[in-house]
Amino acid sequence: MIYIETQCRHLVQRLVKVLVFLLPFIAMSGCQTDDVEFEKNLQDDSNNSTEEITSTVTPEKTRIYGYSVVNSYPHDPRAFTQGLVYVEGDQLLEGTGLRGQSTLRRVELATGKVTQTVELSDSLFGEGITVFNGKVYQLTWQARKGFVYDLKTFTQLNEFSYPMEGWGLTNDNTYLIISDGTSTIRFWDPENFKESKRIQVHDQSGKSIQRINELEYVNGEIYANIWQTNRIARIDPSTGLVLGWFNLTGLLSKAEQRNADVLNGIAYDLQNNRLFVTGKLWPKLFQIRLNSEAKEN
Ligand SMILES: [Ca+2]
Repeated sequence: MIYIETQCRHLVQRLVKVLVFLLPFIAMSGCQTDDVEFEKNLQDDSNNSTEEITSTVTPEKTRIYGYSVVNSYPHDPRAFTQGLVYVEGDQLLEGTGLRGQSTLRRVELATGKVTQTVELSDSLFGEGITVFNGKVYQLTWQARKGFVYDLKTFTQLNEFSYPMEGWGLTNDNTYLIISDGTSTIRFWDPENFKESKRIQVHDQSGKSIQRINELEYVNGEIYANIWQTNRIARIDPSTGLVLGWFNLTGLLSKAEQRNADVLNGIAYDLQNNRLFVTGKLWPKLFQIRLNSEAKEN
């Protein structure tokens, strides 16, 4: 009898353990795939991170905003987009990556037609670009080498080096603003490339946000693609705090997603308040409007 009671107790204990193990999965099964992946990525990054963020903000939920599509345009599906900038006359400048395929290119917004190109050396993997004071700046991924070109002619004017990986690039009219795939964003003097300051990107709970990729400075905030997610972070440039998330899931149809890589590339037309996004090997580029209505994360 004692033996049977012991066995029953063990069986009940095992069942409880299995239920406890399964509960988070049952709870997650109703969530959107992108959100689950996103949270998983954040969790992984948080576990791997050696950085500690001291936040003075009371932990609270970060807001998530949606979007609506205003226009869609053709985009070169062979362009592995790593940098995107709007320039006047309805043109975009695009920096593309992959060794042997990296370029700086000028593209007509309406048609997606490439009208001017600089090909990088086969050993280089092109990354972020920005336009500052009549010049185009372009980073490369691991070669620690960047280039400066004349905005009109694309003639190379200068080369510069830096001590980390190069990912995203933008500017605030004073500094070049650089990401390196971690949570760090650096601010450089555009003349001598000396670092002026840096911020660590983190959310309201103080959690470090890694994989900061393509950047765009928009109305006093830094917008950033988070690598391998459909999300853009709105970042406070003075503190690194994520002010909100834009969830851009659903821009491409299932058929269009087949050969496409991740969302990457944000460009802003300040004069006409238009925001453009695309992705690596995406067949389309979108003008989107970001919703002011938000839900809590
Ligand atoms: Ca950009």
